Amino acid sequence: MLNKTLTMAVAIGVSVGAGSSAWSSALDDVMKKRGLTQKDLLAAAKTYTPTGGRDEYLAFSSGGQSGQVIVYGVPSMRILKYIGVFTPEPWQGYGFDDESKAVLAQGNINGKEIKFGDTHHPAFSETNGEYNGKFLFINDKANPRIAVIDLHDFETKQIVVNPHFNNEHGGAFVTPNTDYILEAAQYPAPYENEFVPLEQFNDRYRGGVTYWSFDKEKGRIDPSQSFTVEMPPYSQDLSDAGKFVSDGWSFTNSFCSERYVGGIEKGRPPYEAGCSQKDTDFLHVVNWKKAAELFKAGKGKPVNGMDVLSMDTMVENKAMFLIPEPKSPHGIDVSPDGKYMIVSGKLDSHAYVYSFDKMMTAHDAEKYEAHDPYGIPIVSLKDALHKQVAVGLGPLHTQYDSKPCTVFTSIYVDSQVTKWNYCTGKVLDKLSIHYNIGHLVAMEGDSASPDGKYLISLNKLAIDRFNPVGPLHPQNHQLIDISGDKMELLYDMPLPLGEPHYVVAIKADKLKPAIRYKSGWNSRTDTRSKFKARAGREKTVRTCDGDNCTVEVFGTVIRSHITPETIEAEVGDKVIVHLTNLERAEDETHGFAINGTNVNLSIEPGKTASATFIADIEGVFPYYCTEFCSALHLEMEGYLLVKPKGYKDVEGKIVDGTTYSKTDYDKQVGTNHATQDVIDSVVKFITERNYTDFAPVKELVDDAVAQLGFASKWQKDSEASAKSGDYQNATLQAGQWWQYQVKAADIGLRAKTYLEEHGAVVVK
Ligand code: RUQ
Ligand code: CUA
Repeated sequence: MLNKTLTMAVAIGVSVGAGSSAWSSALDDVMKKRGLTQKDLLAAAKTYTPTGGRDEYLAFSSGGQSGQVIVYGVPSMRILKYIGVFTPEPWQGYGFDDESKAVLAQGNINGKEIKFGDTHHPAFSETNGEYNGKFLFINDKANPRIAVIDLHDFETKQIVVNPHFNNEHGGAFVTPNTDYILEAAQYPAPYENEFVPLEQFNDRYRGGVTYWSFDKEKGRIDPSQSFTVEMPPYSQDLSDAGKFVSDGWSFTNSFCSERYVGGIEKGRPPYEAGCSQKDTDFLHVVNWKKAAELFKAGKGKPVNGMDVLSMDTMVENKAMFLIPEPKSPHGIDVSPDGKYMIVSGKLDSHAYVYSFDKMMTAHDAEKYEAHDPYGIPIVSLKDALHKQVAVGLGPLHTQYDSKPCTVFTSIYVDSQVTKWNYCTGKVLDKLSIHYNIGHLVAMEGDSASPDGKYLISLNKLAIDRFNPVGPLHPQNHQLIDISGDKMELLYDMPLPLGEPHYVVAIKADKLKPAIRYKSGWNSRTDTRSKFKARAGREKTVRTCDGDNCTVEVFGTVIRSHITPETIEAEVGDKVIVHLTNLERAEDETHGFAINGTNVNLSIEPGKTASATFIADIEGVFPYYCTEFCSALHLEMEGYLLVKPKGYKDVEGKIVDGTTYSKTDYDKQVGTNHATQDVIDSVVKFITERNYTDFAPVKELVDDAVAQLGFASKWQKDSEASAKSGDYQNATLQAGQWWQYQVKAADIGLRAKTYLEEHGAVVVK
């Protein structure tokens, strides 16, 4: 047993030397108590990340119907962030501050606020087919929309609503240089917003793919340069863009090419029967570069303000054709070199590997087996197929490994991942997962150079994997080690948000997120806010236009006070509060909330955020900072005073609850001097060492110096008050002086600890 433990200790990197026997018996003990095997321990060692450790990859998961994006680290599977995208997210103030409300409002449909999003497929921006770490896009299936998230601050910047579709699924997929973001329709509907009876389904209902043009300079989608390619009323599904040899082409599959319209209530067989009758459906192959030229040449027709390229125009210009694909296909995944496209049929046990070369040879020679009812030419399966491989029951999606020709396909019905070789057609390995896998993602799996290493299985059902929490179960993401020949299951991560359809994972060091904004920044438009305020320049203005009055506050927040500390309004006033966070220090976010108003701001360092509301009832409304930002966080408070209309202010002045004498003043000053001694010793410790070699410490020192600057200002004020015999103010001012000292000391101690933990050396 001891021997076994030692082997294991080696396996998990415990050095076996003097004193290791205590270690191994402790390890044995834990294993016994928790019923762990050696394999478990190895898996733990591969995923466990000690405090302060970082992950090699960041995964961006669709948050499903939550309308959010979930960010977690791989291999630790620790959740790092929920990004508010299509729905409000209170912690981040998303959908609460005026700035982000404007982003959410871009997603209104027919003037209506949409309160959820069915997010499906996130996609990174790319340069030459490689993830560049700049932007993330994600679609909303239910309300056809695409959102743009800037990875500089992990915030949603834009939402566009598709003007042609009433539903979509095949988005967001990007072209290799992020020129376009693809969004494919799902359930066909008329493009025009009008009633068309189902009897006219074949003639008037349509599918299609929208190519959203992305302005890389501005980091925003430009609808004026975007267009839709009209497609038959087949249910278009997923898409992918070609790369390298196949660059300029895009691929979109479809199901229900039977064009069945159901009617179970009228005694007709349901959709599921009518949509799965034929043995094959259609893969749509589109020359998007040609389509873009046609659009620019004015060959499109505007529908609802955005151009549509008709099927006729596309066919005339040889820019679109079809290929049969296996029954009820699901994923379409282009190989990293752009030469192959893998499609799986949900109702077939095969994955079909298409050769781009072959399909182009047929298309160029106009060797078609037929035309579909809309006149679109069909290249035969035989002329486009490279291989057909039996991978298991219900194959869905495929991810590419770093090793050549190696892929992983999710097998829904069999609850497995199949590893196979698409060049030889050989199945290499199978791994059971729990349960009913949908998508799967390998590290940088959709890029031109996948990293392999890990695979995450996104399972549709969790069933018995976790402690039961009622009929609605968490989702289950399973981490799989794919570095060896055999796949190894490492970890189960429950996700309490569903349904996370797809994930993309990027090397963490490609991301360079900011830790603060430029001062007075509107983070949603990425411009300097018109409403920024500077320290000492805060103001509140009340203006009236007849009976309509507006109170506008240009305030600031910094440890540990909100300026202003009172806001006065009359009943019926419109109140607009703009707050700028003056902090430069990392992670010093302040919040701002007012009772009964839905005012809830999250103001990160540098940010200016605004809240607008009507003070509709008289009363006294405390406001406060919602983030525990310092030892005096609870004192970060103030009052909104809403007076009756025409209220006459009472005579007199505010009487402090406590009065202070010279004794109180002297006592406070004594404390301050003692505190200063502590600060001096910390300063000595830091400055004697090579602290400038440590960027985080330099920042802490800058912050501490700023705090000490404020302290000395208050010291001067208090000494002046004491000199004039005003011990009331002198004592309070000395108290404020001490507050700044405490903040400086707190920061200094953090810097000292950092230096101690990171091996700083004495230099003088
Ligand atoms: S899907 S489980 Cu909405 Cu991408 Cu395939
Ligand atoms: Cu600022 Cu709490």
